[in-house]
Amino acid sequence: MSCRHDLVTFSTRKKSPDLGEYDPLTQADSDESEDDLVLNLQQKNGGVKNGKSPLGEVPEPDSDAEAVGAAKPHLSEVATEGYPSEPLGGLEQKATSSIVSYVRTSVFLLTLVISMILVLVCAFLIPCPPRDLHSTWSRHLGPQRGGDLSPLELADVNGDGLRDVLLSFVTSRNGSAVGVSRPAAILVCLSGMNGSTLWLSPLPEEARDITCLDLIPGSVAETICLVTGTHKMFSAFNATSGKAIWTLNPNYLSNGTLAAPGVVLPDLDEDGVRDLVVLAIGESQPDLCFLLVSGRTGSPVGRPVKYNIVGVGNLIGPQVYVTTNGAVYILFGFGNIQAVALRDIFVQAQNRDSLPPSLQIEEPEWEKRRSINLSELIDIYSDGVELLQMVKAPDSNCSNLLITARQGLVLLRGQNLTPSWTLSLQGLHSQPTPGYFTDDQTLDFLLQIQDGVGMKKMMVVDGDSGSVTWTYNAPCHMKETPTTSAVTSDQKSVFLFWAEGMSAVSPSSDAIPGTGPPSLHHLYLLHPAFPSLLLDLANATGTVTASEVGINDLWKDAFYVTRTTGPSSEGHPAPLVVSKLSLRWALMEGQVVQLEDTTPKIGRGELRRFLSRIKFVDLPYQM
Ligand SMILES: [Ca+2]
Ligand SMILES: [Ca+2]
Repeated sequence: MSCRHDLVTFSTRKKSPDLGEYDPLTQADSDESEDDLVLNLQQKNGGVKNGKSPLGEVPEPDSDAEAVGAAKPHLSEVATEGYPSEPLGGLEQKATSSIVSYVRTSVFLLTLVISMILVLVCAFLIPCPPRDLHSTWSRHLGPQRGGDLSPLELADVNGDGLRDVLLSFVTSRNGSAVGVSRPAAILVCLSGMNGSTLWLSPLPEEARDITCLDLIPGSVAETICLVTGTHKMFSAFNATSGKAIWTLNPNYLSNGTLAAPGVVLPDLDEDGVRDLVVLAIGESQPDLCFLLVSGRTGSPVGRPVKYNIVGVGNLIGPQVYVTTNGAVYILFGFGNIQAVALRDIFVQAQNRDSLPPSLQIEEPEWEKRRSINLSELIDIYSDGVELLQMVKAPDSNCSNLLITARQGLVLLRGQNLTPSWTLSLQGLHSQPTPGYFTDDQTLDFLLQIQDGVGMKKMMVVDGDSGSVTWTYNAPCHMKETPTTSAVTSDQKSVFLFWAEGMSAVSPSSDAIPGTGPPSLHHLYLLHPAFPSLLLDLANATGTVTASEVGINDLWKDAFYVTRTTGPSSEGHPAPLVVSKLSLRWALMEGQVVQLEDTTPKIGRGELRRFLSRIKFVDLPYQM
C-alpha cells in the first residue's frame, strides 16, 4: 500500500534530507559513526594498507610472517610517533577511544532500532486516507449488443462490507439453437473492491432490471437478486453464488410478455418469505394481467388477474405503495395513475375471501376516492403522466408521490392524495433526483431539462414549496444522462450530473472553455453549501447509460458506479465499461468550476478544508 511506503520514505528522508532516494548501502557508508567503526577496526587489526581491503591485496610470498610481525612494530611506531613519552598513557587512550566508539556504535544502533519501531508503529496506527482503501477502478467488459436497457445494481455479495456491482448485457445475437434469434445475455457480478468478476450466469434473454434484496425481513438470510427480462424471464439468483434459485415458468404468462420489473410485496401465502407480483401485457394495450409469485419457490400464488385499462402514454408502474396505516396498493396505468388494492388482486387470484393479516387493513382516505360504481380501480392522477416516484415524506412513515407529467412536476401527499405543489415545466423527460438541498429536512429535487440543441438546464426544486432554488445551463449532447445524489452526515446531499466541459472561471483551475472533444463528458458535483461552484470530478468518453451511488459505512464514503457504452467503430459493437469512483477521494482531487457572476468567492484552502470533512451516510429517500 502506497501510504505505508510513503511513511517509510518520509522517516528515512528525515534522517538524511539531502539524499534523493533512500539507499541502505550509501546510507551506511555516509554515516559518520559507521566510518569511525571502520577506522577503529583498521587500527586494531592494522592489516589494511592505503585503505585497501586485506582481501583485495595479494600478499608477497615472503611477507607472510612479516605481515603478522610488522603489525606490532607498526603499532608501537605509531605510539612512539604520536605519543612519544608515555606508552601506558597511550594504552589508556586507546581503551578510552574504543569505549567511546562502542558507545557511539550502540547509540547509533539504538537510534536505528527506535526509528524503525516508530516507523512500524506509525504505519499500523495512523489510518490510511480513504483513497488507498477504496479502489477507484474501471473495467472493460468487451462488446455489448442490445437495446437501451442498462440494468445496474449494487449489493454486497461476498460479505466484505463493500457493495459489489451487478449488471447484465447482451453478448451475441445468435444464442438460440432453435432458430429464433434471441440474444444471449449474461448476468455479471463484479467485486466492489477491484472490479474483478466474482461470478457470471447466462440468461435466456436481455434483462430489463436487477433488484437485490432480502426477501425474509429481519433475518440474516442470503441476499437474492431478482432479474426481470424484456420478454418472459423472471428469476431469483443467489447473490453469493450467482446460481438461479427459481425461475418463473413462462407458460404462466400465457401469451403475454413482462411489461415492467417485478415488484416486492408483503408475505401473502404466510410462509415467512415476501412475495412478488409481475405485470404481463398481451398483444393489445388494455389486456394487462397481474400474476402473484411466491418469493420462496417462484411458483404462482393463484391464477392471473386481468384488468382492462385504457390510457395514452408510457406504462406507469407497477409500484407498490404502503399507506401510514399499512394498507397495500399497487399503482399502474398508461399515461395516468390508477391504484388497485393488493387485497382485491389477492381475492381474485385465490378465489377466496380469507385474507392474510397484511391485507386486512384499509386506508379510508384512499378508499373514499373509489368511483361510485365501486370499481376496483382508484383514480390517482390522470394528466399526461410520464414518470412516477415515491419519495419519503418529512416527519412521516409514508411516501409522497412525485409525478413527472408532460406539463410539469406535481407532488401528491401520500396521506390523502391531494397536491402539495405543482410546477409548470416543459421538456422534463428524465426522472428527478431527490436529495437535501435546503435546510428544512424535506427532500428537494434535481431536474435536467432539455433546453435547445446541445444544452440542458440543471435545476433544483424546493420539495416543500415547489419553487426553483438553483439553476444552471450546461452544455450536453448526451440525450438522457443519469443524475444521482448522496446524503452527507449533516443531512445535506451532494448532487451529481454529467455535462460537457464547462467554462472554468476560477484562476486556479486550468480547464479551458471549449476544449476537448464533445464526446468527452464530465461528472459535476453540486454541494448546497457552495451553490456558486461546481466540482469537476471525472470524465468519460462514450455514453453514460446508468449510474448508482453506494455508501461505505465503515469509511463514511460514497462510491459512484457508472455504466458507459464506449464510442463504437464501424461495424463493431460498442464496448461496455464499468467504473467506480470514491467520492471522498474525488472531492479532494476535483477541479473547481466557478459559475459566473457570483460573489463572494470562496478561498481554495477553506473549500478544501470543508470538502475534506464531508462524510456520507446511508439514508434512503424512499419509505
Ligand atoms: Ca462485496
Ligand atoms: Ca410468501
